[in-house]
Amino acid sequence: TPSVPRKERIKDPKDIMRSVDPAALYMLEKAKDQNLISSYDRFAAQQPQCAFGYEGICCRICFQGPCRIKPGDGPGSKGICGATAYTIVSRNIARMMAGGASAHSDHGRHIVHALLHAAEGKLADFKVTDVEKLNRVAERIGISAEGKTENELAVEVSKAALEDFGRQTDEPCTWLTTTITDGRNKKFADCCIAPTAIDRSVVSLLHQTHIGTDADPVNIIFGGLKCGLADYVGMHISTDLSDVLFGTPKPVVTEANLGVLKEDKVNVIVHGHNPILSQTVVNVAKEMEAEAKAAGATGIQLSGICCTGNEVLMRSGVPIATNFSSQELAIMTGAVDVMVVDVQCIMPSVQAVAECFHTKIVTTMDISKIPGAHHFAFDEEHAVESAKAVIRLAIEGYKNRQGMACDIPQIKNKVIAGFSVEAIVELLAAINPETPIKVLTDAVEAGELAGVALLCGCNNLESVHDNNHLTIARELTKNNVFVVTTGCSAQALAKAGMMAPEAIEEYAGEGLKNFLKRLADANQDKLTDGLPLVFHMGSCVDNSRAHDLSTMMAKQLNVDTPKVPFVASAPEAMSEKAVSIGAGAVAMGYPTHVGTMPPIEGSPLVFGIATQIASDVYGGYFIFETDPMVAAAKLLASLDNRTWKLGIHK
Ligand code: XCC
Repeated sequence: TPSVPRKERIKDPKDIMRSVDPAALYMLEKAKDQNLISSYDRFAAQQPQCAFGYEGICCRICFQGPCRIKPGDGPGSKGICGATAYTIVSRNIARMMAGGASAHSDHGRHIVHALLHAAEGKLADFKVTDVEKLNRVAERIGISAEGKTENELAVEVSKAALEDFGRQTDEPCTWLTTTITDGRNKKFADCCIAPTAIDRSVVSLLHQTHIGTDADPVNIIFGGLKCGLADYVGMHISTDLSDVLFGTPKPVVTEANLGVLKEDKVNVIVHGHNPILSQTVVNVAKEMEAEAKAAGATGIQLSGICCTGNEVLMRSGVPIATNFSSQELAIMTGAVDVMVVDVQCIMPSVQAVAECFHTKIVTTMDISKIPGAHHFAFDEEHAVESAKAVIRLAIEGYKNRQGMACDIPQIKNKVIAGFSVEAIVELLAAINPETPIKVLTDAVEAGELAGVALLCGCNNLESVHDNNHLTIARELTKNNVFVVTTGCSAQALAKAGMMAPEAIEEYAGEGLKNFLKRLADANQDKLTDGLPLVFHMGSCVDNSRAHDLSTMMAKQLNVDTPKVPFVASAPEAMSEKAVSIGAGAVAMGYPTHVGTMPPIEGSPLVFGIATQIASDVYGGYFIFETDPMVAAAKLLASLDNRTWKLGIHK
């Protein structure tokens, strides 16, 4: 159980320290002076939050309710239909998994359609960029490239991906079976949780959790795990085919935090998740520098928030402005000319803040509009034209901004990012070209590294903004854990300077220091700026890259993934996507820490399924721990346990 009891987690809003990011704190002071309201104020205004909802025992599945149940006996201890706490909690959390899987996979479907239509010659602005990746994906899923043009191959691969969305027969998804160990394939088949199709898993789970269908919490959670694996399939398809369309990331050098905004440039922030539009904006911006200069600016400054930011950071070195919780604060600098958003994690409040400045919010997707914002329907057939229109709007914004004050905190840090699995393998191959992954597993077997950890997921103001990410990363690296990271976690670490080479000296334990030094020395010719302390693997869908890394380690160690010294942590999880990612991670066999409480404490049984029974069945389990120091200790203990079981004595 979490070391901090529920009651002690509730603080007086006045005592809440709001962020450890100095740029965010600077902007929060300014917001206070100017009476600007942000999510930080709204979080405080919501305290104390409803305990029924917080613990997952508020049922809103039918509208006889809401049923808020009280533990104990008597009629009030169950919902009107008779649903007990374990049924209500498991249904609620499973529905979050369905929501998360829907978001990731719908994003994936968009990418598949773009690749398919580009390969069919219907989209002039997109093409197969990474032919090698296309060939590797095709080979992995059993499609021969022989005698086919790259477009013909891309059409076949795209159609195979679409099958994983809509298959009506009972074979498991191709993107699942071909990317995991034999042991996991057998386990998922034995437990009947291998998804046959993404859409079907989501629909089945919504059906399963309808009033009066499933009341069995174990069965409901297993349905949720199937959706968690469907989410994995959607993420993996997104990553693979985004790489095919836009290129597989390689190391890039850039910067992070609000100091990347420039008063004398046209500032365009890309925000959301889908790289189709944002990558086009990035490509087009280069051609439009002259137009910006003609308007009096010194150029165009692109930067990113959330995962669309991570996508263009990984492939094009676009700097990070900030992460989820502080998105409104970027606008409060007064320097943002346009914030162009696509889907997911965009607070509707950005429009209200933008209205206090000259900033224009541009929505681009038909399922994601904000009243008052500009909507440019982004259409792949006219992608370049749409991207140019967005940048022209920003240039207009720059002109309107003249004479208005900007207040940009001059805080930013150097970032070395771009670590796809391919990029990591290439680094390792400089030491062992035959079996690159052995360099990593050897370091674990020798006790030089304590293991590998994935830090991922969101911000959640239930914790101090970015604090859990930074504390856990510092503790893990001090104890020689090789840290890979994605999502807003990666952005927190980047903003704080943990992706700069100097951070190695400051934070890494001796073993990690030696390991990274060997890696840097062997790659001196390629790395002009050295290596970071923690390795940025990309956006939330790119958690699939981390899964691939653990699967490669499992194969090299000749064990199944639950035996690999690999842990995952979402220190400040918030979204439904985080719940589905977590479910998939547990099914894959990882000890999976969550640093902000999901709504499951209302049922000790469901809590036990997540933290203990999951481990008996899948080898992976949840660690719910809100204190980041204790969480780091628990993650280290999990790694220790795994290395000990592998017979590694340190
Ligand atoms: Fe960040 Fe991906 Fe979370 Fe959204 S969900 S807050 S990690 S941007 Ni992925």
